[in-house]
Amino acid sequence: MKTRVTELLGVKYPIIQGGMAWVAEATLASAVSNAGGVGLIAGGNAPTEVIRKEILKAKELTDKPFGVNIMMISPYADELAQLVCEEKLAVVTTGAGNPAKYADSFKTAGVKFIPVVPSVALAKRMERSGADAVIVEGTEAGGHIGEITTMCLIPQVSDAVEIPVIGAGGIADGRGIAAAMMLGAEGFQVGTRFLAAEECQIHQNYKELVLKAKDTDSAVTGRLVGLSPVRSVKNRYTKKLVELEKSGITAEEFENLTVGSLRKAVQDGNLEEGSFMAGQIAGMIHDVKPCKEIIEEMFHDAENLIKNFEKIRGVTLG
Ligand code: TUI
Repeated sequence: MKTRVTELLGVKYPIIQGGMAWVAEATLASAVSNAGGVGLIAGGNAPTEVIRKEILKAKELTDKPFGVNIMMISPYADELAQLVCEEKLAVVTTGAGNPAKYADSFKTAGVKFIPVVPSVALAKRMERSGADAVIVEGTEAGGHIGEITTMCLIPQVSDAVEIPVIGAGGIADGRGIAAAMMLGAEGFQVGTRFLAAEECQIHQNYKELVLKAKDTDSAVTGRLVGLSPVRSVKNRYTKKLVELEKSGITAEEFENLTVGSLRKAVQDGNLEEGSFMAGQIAGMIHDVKPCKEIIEEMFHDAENLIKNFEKIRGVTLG
């Protein structure tokens, strides 16, 4: 499949791995890149030196393009932006804020700049700032989320900008790719599916939660206290947070309870105090496979579905 995104990034498949904080490190990122997609190392809240090491490790593991995701609310965001330019990475994605101030340095360093946006307004602003493409992430996604669904966001952003649109949120198989293409996407960001990749280094408890999850097993926390909403797999911890939110806890008290909870999920598999971030599509994921198989199957199925739509769906067109 060739689109403006494969051309822009010089890759075989128009797929970018989500920049999942604590999860997306060099092993996962290089596996995605070696499979023909674009792997990402997540900056999260990690100090710059930690990410520099991951970049060097990924450079050992792949000679294909990969990138870094910068979370704008990280205290190290400015330093990371500089690091990405120094290391002349192929691509940078950003999340959880407006990265316009970095656009010129990315351009000068030749780093493709692809911000994640949750709305048409921000997509237009990013295009004016010089973004090479935008990732439009629907509220189905895991982690820190916007309000609009992928189904509604992709076509509205596609109508509003000229740069390529990369769809995200709820895409985990060939059907999701085909559907997002119909809505206007020329590329796809996939996060949750890669939680169940063989090369993904998260705790086994995390993988099992994703594999066991049903459609209704995700919870959104933080919204009631006025913080940015976060989607995770329901567990005792999210139940406790939801109860506290309803009881009128302050945003500050709530935030104190969530510090470190993602690390506890990813590294310790702590089912009591861990925040196991994942998207709504976790309910559809039932097996652990290598990144290469995940990606090849997705694009094989998407192309087959599009080419043989009438036969596969039993529809007669025209
Ligand atoms: O960033 C994400 N997903 C994330 S970040 C993360 S770590 C975290 N942990 C706890 C609390 C908060 C974060 C886990 N998952 N996705 C991309 C994304 N970006 N979704 C929504 C946005 C976004 C929101 C507002 C992007 C820009 C934005 O700009 C507002 C403005 O105008 O400044």
